[in-house]
Amino acid sequence: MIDKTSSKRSELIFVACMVFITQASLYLYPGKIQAKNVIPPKASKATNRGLASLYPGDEGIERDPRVLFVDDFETGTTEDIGARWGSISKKQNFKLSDCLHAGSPGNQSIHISKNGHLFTHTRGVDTMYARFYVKFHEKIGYIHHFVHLVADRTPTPWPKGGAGETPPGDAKFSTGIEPTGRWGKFPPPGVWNFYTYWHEMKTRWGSVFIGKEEQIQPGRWYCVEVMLKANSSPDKADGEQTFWVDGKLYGKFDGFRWRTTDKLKVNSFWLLFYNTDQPARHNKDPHPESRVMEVWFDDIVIATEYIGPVYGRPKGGKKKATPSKSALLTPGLLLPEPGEVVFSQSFEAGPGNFKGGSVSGGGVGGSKAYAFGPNGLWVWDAYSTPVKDSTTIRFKLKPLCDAREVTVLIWSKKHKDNCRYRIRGLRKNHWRDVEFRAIEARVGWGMKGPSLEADVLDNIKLIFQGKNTDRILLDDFQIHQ
Ligand SMILES: [Ca+2]
Repeated sequence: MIDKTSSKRSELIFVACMVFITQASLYLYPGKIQAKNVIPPKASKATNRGLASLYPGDEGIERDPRVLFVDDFETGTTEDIGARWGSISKKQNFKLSDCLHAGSPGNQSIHISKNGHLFTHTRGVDTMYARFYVKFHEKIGYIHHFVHLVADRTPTPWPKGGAGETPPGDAKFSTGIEPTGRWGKFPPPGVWNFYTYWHEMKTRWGSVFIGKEEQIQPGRWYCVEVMLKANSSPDKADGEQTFWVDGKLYGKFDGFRWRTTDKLKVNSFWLLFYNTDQPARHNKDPHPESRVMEVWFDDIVIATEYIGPVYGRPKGGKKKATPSKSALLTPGLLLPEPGEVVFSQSFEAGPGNFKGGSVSGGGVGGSKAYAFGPNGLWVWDAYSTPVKDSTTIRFKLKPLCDAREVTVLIWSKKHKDNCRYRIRGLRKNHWRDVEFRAIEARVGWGMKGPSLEADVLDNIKLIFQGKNTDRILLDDFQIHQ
């Protein structure tokens, strides 16, 4: 969903998503798979010990064509950092710090207290490596959720929810590298593990993959690197996920059929520090009140090959990298931009082919709108356009009642069923700009079936739950090819 929203709304989505994730942890541990034998990191001859070994002190690493994103937190304010990443949550909890890891080529790291995230996008790739330095406060408690790599077919500036929901194989998969106490077996923050979502996961709450069970020492810097490799073709189960700590392999898991289409690429990086009181309860922390939930991050490099820890010193002493910008800030790079308008209706000259409601006043800017009740409105045979990745549906909605959710139904000739798309969080007497891709509409009440991809878009119906007298206004309806 690509609503035009304020940062406040994306914050709300973040919080809502976290509420779902909170429930997830109750069920984290069933279905875990043990790590295979730990072996040294593989690296190509070209990179020897990894990309970082080619760039002493990471100097110039951002210019390597295999590098997708770099931030060493040497440049700009926290506000600037949030702007170039594309999404920052709880900005007030971030500050730049002079706490550095021993190999740091710079002067600053980023410090987060309590809760917060930076979320960004790179161009879509089949294999993503992400290296970051991290230090937990000496009095750290158990952490709820941590850093994630995500493949998202329809990326948005804010992280989507979806915890507790098995993602469709052509839409999304993700993995988090997270400290876990393993139900109190390890003191906080615990040991590293993967927390993973994909279409073939065994439980709706994702799957856990435990690597080498080595206690993470609070107050000590670590270099963590994560690799997420998509399966090479839709029918092959040859996807992988691997992580390294301080350049040593700690967990390697393979045999994944992460995706059912090559169009789904790894393209999102979520530097997440999410805390609730739940992990303390699950791990029976005897002193939850004494914990200090603070973390430092530095020297983030995302690439298509193994990176490895910072190697050596920069020639010129302390250095600054040119920090990267979110790929979403380049229109059309991750998803084709919505194309020309193939249909529009603003109801100034009557209802056109819209049925089920009636033209009414109260439209956008004093114009006319189309009012409809719970039985819905529908349009048929007003437009007919093939569904491509760029095909986008835009309109504005304003409930005049307490309804908070509208369901979009699009009849699919291909699937001989309705594809659905849900619009949630509507507010009475407030206009909401709705924008979504036709490929986001899916068969089934839970929107888990096949999507409208490669079908024809020639109809739409909007319905909601409410009393017969309830009305919602629709205005500025557009189909973009
Ligand atoms: Ca730094």
